[in-house]
Amino acid sequence: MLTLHHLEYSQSFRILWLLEALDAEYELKCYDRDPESNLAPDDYKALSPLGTAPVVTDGDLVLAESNAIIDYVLDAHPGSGLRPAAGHPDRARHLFWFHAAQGSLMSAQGIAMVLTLLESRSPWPISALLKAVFGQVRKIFLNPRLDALFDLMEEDLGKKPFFGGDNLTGADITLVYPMYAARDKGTFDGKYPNVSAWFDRIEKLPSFIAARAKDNRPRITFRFDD
Ligand SMILES: N[C@@H](CCC(=O)N[C@@H](CS)C(=O)NCC(=O)O)C(=O)O
Repeated sequence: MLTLHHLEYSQSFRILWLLEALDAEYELKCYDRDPESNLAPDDYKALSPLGTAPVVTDGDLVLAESNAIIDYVLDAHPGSGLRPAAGHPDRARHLFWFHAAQGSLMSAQGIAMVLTLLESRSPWPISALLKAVFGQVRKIFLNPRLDALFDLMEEDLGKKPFFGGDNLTGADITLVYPMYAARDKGTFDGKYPNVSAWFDRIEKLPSFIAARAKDNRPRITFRFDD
């Protein structure tokens, strides 16, 4: 049977939601972050060569990397509808958001997070210098990319209810982590009504409610200011 190794406040929430959406049989093993480093604990790091969450094990197979896991799990559930097949009207839209989540959104958010950490953990006057330089990086590179993504989300979610199209797909499931990270930072406050409606929509899904109950944490994402 497939086992999900779920690290609290991590991207493995995606796989928890996926398995609930599929009504799959699986074993759940939960891990807390290391209280000192906030990283995955040693027994989690030992699971896979990357040492990152999520990880699933299935017999002899050990698989890391969110979207690889989503595709692997969906291969075992061919009729699920969570991955529109070639030729389906929502196929391209699903593919776009499934890959943009990791390739564009999370990469930009990751850079932004590292810049903020460097600024906040550097002594003055280095912190002041970094703020000036990184402010330009945000203005010229990061913010335009993030704004373009959020604007496109707003437009697409005005046409169809889910990132994957008419129905929930793996695109919505992989976007859940960076979307909650963005929402926690106030990105959508007072704007992006279609994006806000998407949050309301997914939070009413029985699979999402079940995943949140199993996760049993006050929020989904990790924050360095905890
Ligand atoms: N692209 C990878 C990213 C994995 C990743 O960075 N996971 C974070 C959790 S959100 C992690 O494991 N952090 C703890 C650590 O690095 O020890 C994926 O989607 O699986």
